Amino acid sequence: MRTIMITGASTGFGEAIARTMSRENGRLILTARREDKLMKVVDEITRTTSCKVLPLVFDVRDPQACERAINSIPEEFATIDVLVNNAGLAVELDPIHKASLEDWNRMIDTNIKGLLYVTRLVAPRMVERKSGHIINLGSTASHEVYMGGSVYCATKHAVLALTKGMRTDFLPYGIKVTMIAPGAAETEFSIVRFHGDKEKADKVYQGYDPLVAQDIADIVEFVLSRPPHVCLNEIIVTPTAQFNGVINRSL
Ligand code: NDP
Ligand code: 8X3
Repeated sequence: MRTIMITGASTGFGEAIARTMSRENGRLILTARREDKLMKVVDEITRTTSCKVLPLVFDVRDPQACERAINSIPEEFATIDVLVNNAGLAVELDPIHKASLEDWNRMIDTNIKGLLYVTRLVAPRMVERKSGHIINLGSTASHEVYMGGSVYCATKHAVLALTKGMRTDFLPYGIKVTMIAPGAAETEFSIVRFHGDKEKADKVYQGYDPLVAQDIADIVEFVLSRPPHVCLNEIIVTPTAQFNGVINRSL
């Protein structure tokens, strides 16, 4: 029975990954900041499966909060077999000469530093056991840069570099590291990016079929179903209508 920890499990990809992986009736550690949303996911999984679920409410940007939360994990959940570093966000679509420093800091602190803080706390026991799997949520933005997206894309380029760095550092310990790089997926992502402006967010997904959270959860399930000698290093997945930063809205 394995233990899977998923950051950012209150909505979107994290929620879908949690629901999908709960089918194996193991143990889940689910984290986010919004306790009400997270508890809805936790309660439903607990009600409908035999999975054991530990919710942890903390902000990945706060290293002390990360430490307190992860150090509070009871022994039953302490052997984390899989860490899914999913918590992340984009804020606005401003060019560099107009963007706000606060927006940049939110993206850098969450997508890069938050991912590092959590990994720094979880990885030592994987190293000790010479076993584990870390899945990082990158993006097509790990490979491309689009107008107004330079800092978000820079954070996702960093996730790619960190994934390769982890793969290298953990090679002696047999720990798998995988990056999943999705293109446009309809979650709360654009609502967060545009500060709750649903109309603006909806426009991002008009005229084509975007990915949905379940598409990413299916990929995580596949990645985690490979035998011990197989490590998927990176999976890039886009809507059929998207390639190289171009979305075809006339299909
Ligand atoms: P959502 O906005 O739906 O989900 C983001 C999750 O991250 C939420 O559960 C949120 O929970 C959590 N989160 C955000 N900031 C923090 C924080 N500071 N501390 C703890 N948790 C946090 O977006 P997605 O599901 O789409 O995004 C998930 C990941 O996938 C992100 O890393 C994103 O960059 C990446 N991605 C998304 C794509 C898309 O098009 N949707 C495409 C490619 C990659 P809460 O607010 O409760 O803390
Ligand atoms: C999220 C998708 O289009 O903003 O990573 O790069 S996009």
